Amino acid sequence: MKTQDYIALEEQYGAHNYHPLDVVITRGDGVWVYDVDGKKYLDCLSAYSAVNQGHVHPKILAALVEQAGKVTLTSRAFRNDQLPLLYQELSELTGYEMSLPMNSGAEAVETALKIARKWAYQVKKVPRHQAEIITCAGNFHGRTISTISFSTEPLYRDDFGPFTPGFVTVPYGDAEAIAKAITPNTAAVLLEPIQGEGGVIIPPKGYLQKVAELCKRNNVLFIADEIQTGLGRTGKLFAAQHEDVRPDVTVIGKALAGGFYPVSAVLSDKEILGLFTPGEHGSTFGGNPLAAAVARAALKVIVDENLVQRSAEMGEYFVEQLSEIPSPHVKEVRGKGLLIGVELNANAGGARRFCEALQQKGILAKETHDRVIRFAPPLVIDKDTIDWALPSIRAALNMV
Ligand code: IF1
Repeated sequence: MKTQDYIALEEQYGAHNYHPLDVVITRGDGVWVYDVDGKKYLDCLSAYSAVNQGHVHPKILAALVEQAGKVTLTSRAFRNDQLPLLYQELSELTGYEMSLPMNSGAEAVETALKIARKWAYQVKKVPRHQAEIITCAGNFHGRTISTISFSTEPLYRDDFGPFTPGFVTVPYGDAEAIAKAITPNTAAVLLEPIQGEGGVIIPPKGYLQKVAELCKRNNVLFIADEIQTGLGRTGKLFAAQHEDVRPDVTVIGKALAGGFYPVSAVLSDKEILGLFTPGEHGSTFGGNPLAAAVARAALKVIVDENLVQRSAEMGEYFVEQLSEIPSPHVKEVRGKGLLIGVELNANAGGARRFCEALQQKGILAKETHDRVIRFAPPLVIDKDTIDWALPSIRAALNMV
């Protein structure tokens, strides 16, 4: 079968909840992916930062295969020999005392929202069911009814009401707006340290510090969604560390399992995660031995291959080189580590056509919010590969 044959099947039998590029990938290896027609592409999306370690990393693959041959799912009605080790290794790596494993990022965000509300009622003594959580315009925290309830993107929410109450939205990057939105019933502030889907929006310097101080002063939990920005993507283990901020709760996912398996987790300390009592929360697959074994291997790769530092160095080089490309279409190049956005002018005709041009040149990138091309290759990318890509990116950014 050829590309068009696969596309025809997908169009006929699949719900059209995406509008993907017409590339049918059959194999991945490091920063490269290959389509069914044998074409090779540089992956500049990394499955939205889930493949930070590179496609089909051999060490994570080996861990997956080994564990899959032993036991894959026990349910949490019983214990297994991988989850305790993941708990310990996550705590040692991140400095948080405890974690709660889930599957998708949205599930982990929902878990964080639940424990923030429980903390408000049990610890802060907010009247039950009156907890408020402050979120930021331009956010992306998932596709569940609650997470889209505080989305400001009509496409993600318009036909899916009624919405979950208890959320207050303020402009992103404006600490004063958060200060004004805090009430005695505020349980938490939830935000992304850098807004990925919002268009790689980097907040003003000091913003995260101010939010952390506001939360501390007002007895409000600071919840950082690091599902996309975490685990090395921005040149630090967590993006909040660019401002030396340690949120009360950090949510991770995506690269936590290197793209092999859906694994997410909520990281926090005992005073917060210790509030969960048996049976209150969970999921069938959350914390299963296969997920835990894969996540352990994925974290080990990040540490052993020094991917955080690599992201910082390669990202700085990539941004520097992209910034030097003359183009009538580019408004701004911005990024932290290997989370990079090239914002186009309003009259550039939208980012999609540039992504299609890049595809023809063997580079896969994804537009976000129509005007930003996101470049987020696996963190294992090297300088030679960036140099290989630059002429094609230059040509695409100069198309008429
Ligand atoms: C799609 C966006 C990115 C996330 C942050 C939570 C989640 C995500 C910061 C939920 C997931 C994915 C979802 C995927 C596309 C992609 C995405 F375009 F949707 F917004 F990356 F920017 N917090 N982001 O980025 O995690 O439940 O998906 O595991 O839904 O199309 P998930």
